[in-house]
Amino acid sequence: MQFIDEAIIQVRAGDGGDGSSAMRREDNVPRGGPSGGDGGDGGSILIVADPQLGTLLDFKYKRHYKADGGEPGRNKDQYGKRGDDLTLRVPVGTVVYDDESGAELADLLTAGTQFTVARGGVGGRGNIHFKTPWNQAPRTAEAGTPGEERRLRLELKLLADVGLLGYPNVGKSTFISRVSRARPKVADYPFTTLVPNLGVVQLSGERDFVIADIPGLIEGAADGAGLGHQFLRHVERCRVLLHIVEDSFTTGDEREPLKDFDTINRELERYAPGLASKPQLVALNKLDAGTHSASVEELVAAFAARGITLHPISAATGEGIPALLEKMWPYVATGRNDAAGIAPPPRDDD
Ligand SMILES: Nc1nc2c(ncn2[C@@H]2O[C@H](COP(=O)(O)OP(=O)(O)OP(=O)(O)O)[C@@H](O)[C@H]2O)c(=O)[nH]1
Ligand SMILES: [Mg+2]
Repeated sequence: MQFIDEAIIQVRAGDGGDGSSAMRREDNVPRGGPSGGDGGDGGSILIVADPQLGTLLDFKYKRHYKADGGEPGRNKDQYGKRGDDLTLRVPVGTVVYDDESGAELADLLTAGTQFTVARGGVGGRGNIHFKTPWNQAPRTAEAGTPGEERRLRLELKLLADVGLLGYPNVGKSTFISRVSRARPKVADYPFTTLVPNLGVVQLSGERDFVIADIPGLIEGAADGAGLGHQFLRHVERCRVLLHIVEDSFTTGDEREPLKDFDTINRELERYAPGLASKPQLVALNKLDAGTHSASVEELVAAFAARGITLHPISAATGEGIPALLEKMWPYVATGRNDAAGIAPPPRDDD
């Protein structure tokens, strides 16, 4: 299925029904009074986070949503029926913005959370409410008020604990296929991965976390080069980033790990400064295939000179991966333990 993580939609809540100004006309009632009932309220538009959904695809095809209006009031004191609310279902992790002001209206982080995005109009009062001692037969009735109308921008930001970063072809998808049951396509050409993929990593002792594989980044991504930086929003909520570099020359790409690492961090910085300062673990992949521009020891030393631990791994054979996953765990667990008020385990860089 197509993965859509952004949509602009127009929503219009229902108008309130008008109040009625009917008069009582019955043969055996000598002087009829006002008998116009109230209009019903218009239906509102709500947005709810549905864990069954994984994309905003539905909103690509249908962009206009309108809730029912309230029915008008009628004679014989009859009130108009309320308009039904319209509930739009979106994936968990969807952020709702008012597209005109840019203001964030809601961040639907947990399943079942709901939010009213457009309020229905209020039904007008019928003339039965306007009878006074000095006016026994008022013709006055109120009109219903219009329902709210808004243009909304929906943005899905996946909820993953760990986000994978790196140039195309470094082996991000191979990595996620090895550590989880996710099976994204793996191939020796750049931009094989076109949409983010999530996988659940299971460690011993009932510890698990979610990892996100996103399309590869290249220099100029912030300006739209390659697939651009549009998928970076999916790692915004991650607790830690796994930055993968490689130097094997297996795909014919002349990679320079430290330079690549800096380039991608510059793109992160340009996209969102907060993202560049997120903790990163750095892995040198394709250890089984050897290195091209420098030896593994030289690369490890070059990163160490910058205060960065480079973790040599092979997504193909699994070498180095169990230890790396254990390194990730404290970062993943930290946020959770903070919430529970438990002291976090020590980190790699402490
Ligand atoms: N020898 C070796 N090859 C690997 C390893 N990991 C990945 N590859 C190969 O590298 C190529 C690219 O792997 P992918 O997993 O598709 O790379 P990616 O980073 O997801 O690439 P994009 O989706 O294009 O960004 C494929 O031909 C893989 O088989 C590894 O550890 N060793
Ligand atoms: Mg890939």
